[in-house]
Amino acid sequence: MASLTHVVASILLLSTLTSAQMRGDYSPSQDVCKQSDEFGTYCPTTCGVADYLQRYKPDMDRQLDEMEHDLEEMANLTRGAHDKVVYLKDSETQAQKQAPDVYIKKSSSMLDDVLRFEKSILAQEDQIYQLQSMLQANEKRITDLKQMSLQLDQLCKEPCKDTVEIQTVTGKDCQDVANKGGKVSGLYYVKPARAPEAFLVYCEIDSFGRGWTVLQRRRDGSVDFNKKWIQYKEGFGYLSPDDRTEFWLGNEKIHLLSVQSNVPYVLRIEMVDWEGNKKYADYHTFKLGPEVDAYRLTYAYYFGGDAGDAFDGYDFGEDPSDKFYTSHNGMQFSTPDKDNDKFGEHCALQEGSGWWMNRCHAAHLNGKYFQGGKYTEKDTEHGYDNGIIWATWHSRWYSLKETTMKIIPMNRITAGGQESGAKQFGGLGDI
Ligand SMILES: [Ca+2]
Repeated sequence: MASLTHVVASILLLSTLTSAQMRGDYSPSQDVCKQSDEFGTYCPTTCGVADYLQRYKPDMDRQLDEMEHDLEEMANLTRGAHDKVVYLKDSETQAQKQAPDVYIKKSSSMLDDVLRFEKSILAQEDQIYQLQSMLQANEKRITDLKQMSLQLDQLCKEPCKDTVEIQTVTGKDCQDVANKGGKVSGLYYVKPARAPEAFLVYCEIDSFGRGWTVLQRRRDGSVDFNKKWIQYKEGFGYLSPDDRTEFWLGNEKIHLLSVQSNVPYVLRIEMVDWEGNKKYADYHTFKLGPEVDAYRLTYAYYFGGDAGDAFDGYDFGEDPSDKFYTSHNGMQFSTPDKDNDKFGEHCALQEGSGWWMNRCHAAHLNGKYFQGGKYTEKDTEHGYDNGIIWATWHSRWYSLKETTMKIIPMNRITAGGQESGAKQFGGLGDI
């Protein structure tokens, strides 16, 4: 740069000198310089300057040519640089113009793609999480099933067992079962002499080795005894090994049991009232006829007990014929759908039970269960005394709490004596 300034200064000086030269009108080769006073004595004179110029002009011209050449080169160089700058500017502008259109589009498109991928990844992660949860749930289920399978497998290895325990000893009746070694009360299969097949009964076996075959049980009112003929024939309710349920064994079974042997049966009726008192009544040579005789009830005589002989009827004090028309010995069985009674109307339908109806009864152990015992006409559907009645003990408007009807071959009673029979009954309340 310094050299450039120097060159420019030289050019200016030269130009001034040249102008001065051009304004002068002398010719150095022809004219001899003459001093002029205008320049003073100590300053170079016009002639001195001309001499000076003549002496140095050729060098100056040469130097000027060189300088001009240098300048031209510099100008060329500058022009090249300018062209490059313009080119660069144009390129930059072009690049700036192109950037938003192409690169921004490209980058935003890439951003969109990235966002899409991110969303897709998130969705897939969610899906993976759900699948993992499902997998875990399934694994747990499989574990549970395996566990259950193991338990079932374990159960299968154990010998099959009925939920209700049935004793293995069998016989013609419960006394026969006891004779053959049955020692505990419970459920047994018995097959009376003319029975087509064995059937289940509850045997009450006492410490004397006596086996009572139980025909009927009331204890809590859990079973409705308002049933039809076929149900009374076949039996209903539930047998349980621990004497916890109510049932009617069934007229056909009772018939088969009671007529199978030359040894007559004693029917024992045990009763408990709502005060916890217990009484019983025995009937000798108890029998139930076949169905063609409508399961007619017969017995030889009242064999004893402290409950009184209600089967023989009861004088209610309303009519002299009360006792006669409320006795049960020799009566056929009636149900709400079968009227075999001695009444113009239908006792079993009015009372809602099955029983050996006369006109109608003094004993009625299949009657309606009344909690607490006492009841009135208003509590009944037809206004008749339809409770669980034993008229020689409690009023016919008092329904007993528990009853049991059971039979045993007569020889077991005579062998054990009446007293031991009463002692056995004494244990009823302890059940
Ligand atoms: Ca009738």
